[in-house]
Amino acid sequence: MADAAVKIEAEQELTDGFHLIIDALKLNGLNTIYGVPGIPITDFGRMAQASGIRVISFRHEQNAGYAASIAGFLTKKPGVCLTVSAPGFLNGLTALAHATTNCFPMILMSGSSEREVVDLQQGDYEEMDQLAIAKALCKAAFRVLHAADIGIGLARAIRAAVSGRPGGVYLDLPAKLFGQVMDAKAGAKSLVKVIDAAPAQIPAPEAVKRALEVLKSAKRPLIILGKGAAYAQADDMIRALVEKSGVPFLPMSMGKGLLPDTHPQCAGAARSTVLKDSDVVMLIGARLNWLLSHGKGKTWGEAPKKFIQIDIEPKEMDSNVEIVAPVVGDIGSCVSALLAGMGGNWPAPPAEWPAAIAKKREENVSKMAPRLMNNNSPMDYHGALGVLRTIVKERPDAILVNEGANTLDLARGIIDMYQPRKRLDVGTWGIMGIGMGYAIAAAIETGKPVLCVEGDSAFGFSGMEVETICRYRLPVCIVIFNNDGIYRGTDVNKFSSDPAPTVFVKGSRYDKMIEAFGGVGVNATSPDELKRAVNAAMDSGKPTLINAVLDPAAGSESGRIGNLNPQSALKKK
Ligand SMILES: Cc1ncc(C[n+]2csc(CCOP(=O)(O)OP(=O)(O)O)c2C)c(N)n1
Ligand SMILES: [Mg+2]
Repeated sequence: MADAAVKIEAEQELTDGFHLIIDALKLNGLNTIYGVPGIPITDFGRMAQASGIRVISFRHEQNAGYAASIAGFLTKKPGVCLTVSAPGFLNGLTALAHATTNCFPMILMSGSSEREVVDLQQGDYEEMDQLAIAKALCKAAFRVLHAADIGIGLARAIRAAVSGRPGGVYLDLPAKLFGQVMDAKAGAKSLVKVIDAAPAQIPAPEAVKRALEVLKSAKRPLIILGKGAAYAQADDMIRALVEKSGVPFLPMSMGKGLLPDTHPQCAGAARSTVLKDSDVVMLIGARLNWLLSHGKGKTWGEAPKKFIQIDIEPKEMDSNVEIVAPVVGDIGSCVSALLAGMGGNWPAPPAEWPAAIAKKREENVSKMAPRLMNNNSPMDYHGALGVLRTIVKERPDAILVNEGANTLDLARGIIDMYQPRKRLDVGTWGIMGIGMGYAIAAAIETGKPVLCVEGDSAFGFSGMEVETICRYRLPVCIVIFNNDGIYRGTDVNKFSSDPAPTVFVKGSRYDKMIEAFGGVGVNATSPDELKRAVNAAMDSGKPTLINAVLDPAAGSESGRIGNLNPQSALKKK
């Protein structure tokens, strides 16, 4: 009897890998895990849930990974994705690479098989050298072999994910680690609470001065706000900088809403004019990649340009064109230093410039207005988006998730945003498949209603997660712009009985899919019907899927980026 009591007491003083990982996550405020269970992490998920961590179980790791990546963007803490070995790991890897490319902090934690067997390639269950494969696709990759190193391992992963330019981190957790036992006190001591995970990076005073001199010299200045600016959560300071400078601003897709798209200085509806005619461009958390035509060529016009760039990553400077005033630091610190340096009487740009932009903007807006009010059935993009535009205006704190080709490009231009970090979309890669993962994480992380505007093709990449949305009863309303295919539903294969590569089953009823899981399905054939259905969904907060029937001929090839399709000289003969 006495012996048994001693034994129990001794056991109580032990801990294991399972619990140390959970304790380390919680100690660092990482309270949500997005993943898919299986060997060797099934019990870990159960234990994490029992400990109060929210465990959101998906149908496919890629969607869990996208959820984690956008959780990182929304919270500035690494989003955590948990996968099983080899195939689960690979399914999560696309999202890890996506997080890195988009500068979102994320940690992919994956179980892995026995090192001794994997390294001798003896054919273990789900054998794969995961660490080696992950390395090329993320910012940092670590493996923890000893329970005593779990604390340090997670600390390293957190710091790597959020400090400097954020990105994806891989953390390899071999099956044996979970069951490793150690003294509970020593275990608790081994955990690390990361202090100041993303330290401020203060820009050099000379760099700030140089930038302000260039900006002041401008006759036609422009500020471009990227998703880095949105990530920074320096919203008030960015707004103050824009307003104090009087400089027109252009938001990139996920920078929309930092200042409302209806702000008098917003040049969103005069994009081509401002890119062509500006003489000084200040980039804030925006890169001169393909989305900005690399800062050169036809889009940017003939007039010589000077670029000021604010970015946390020094290597970003001169990546595509010369940056005459690089300001390296975190965006909050940089904008704050610029504001301080501007002093009390910063001169507004010459009045002709904002006047020219306002004229162009009004022309473009009034050209568009009647198209947005049409009530055609089947719908075209403008009729459907006109309705959604009003709904977002009336519900500015809802989160808009958007993917597709025409569905993306037209929604981006038409739907005004009013608050920061409310528009989540395909990002740097123009990736299809982020939809349901983003919607789930947005609902979980913010508690706000989510409106997903999805091309029918785009939706297909993550469509099975409507079950997840129903299971967790999330306030998500999915609108599918169903034009029977990719770009259009009208392609015909003249050479065999197979359908053309870009078309789907005609007249598909995606609304039936959600009904299978107890959600609300609606088939909407006109803008009026669409409006009623979306408003009902947003009011009720019930998982809803609306099949919006679009004219199959309404879209254009590749939406707005058809020019990127390769052309052969031969084809033109
Ligand atoms: C992962 C991935 N695979 C494929 C593509 C190529 N792609 C670009 S847009 C698109 C789908 C466009 O169709 P849809 O979502 O129906 O939008 P629509 O233009 O018809 O409104 C595809 C497959 C991609 N961007 N990402
Ligand atoms: Mg389509």
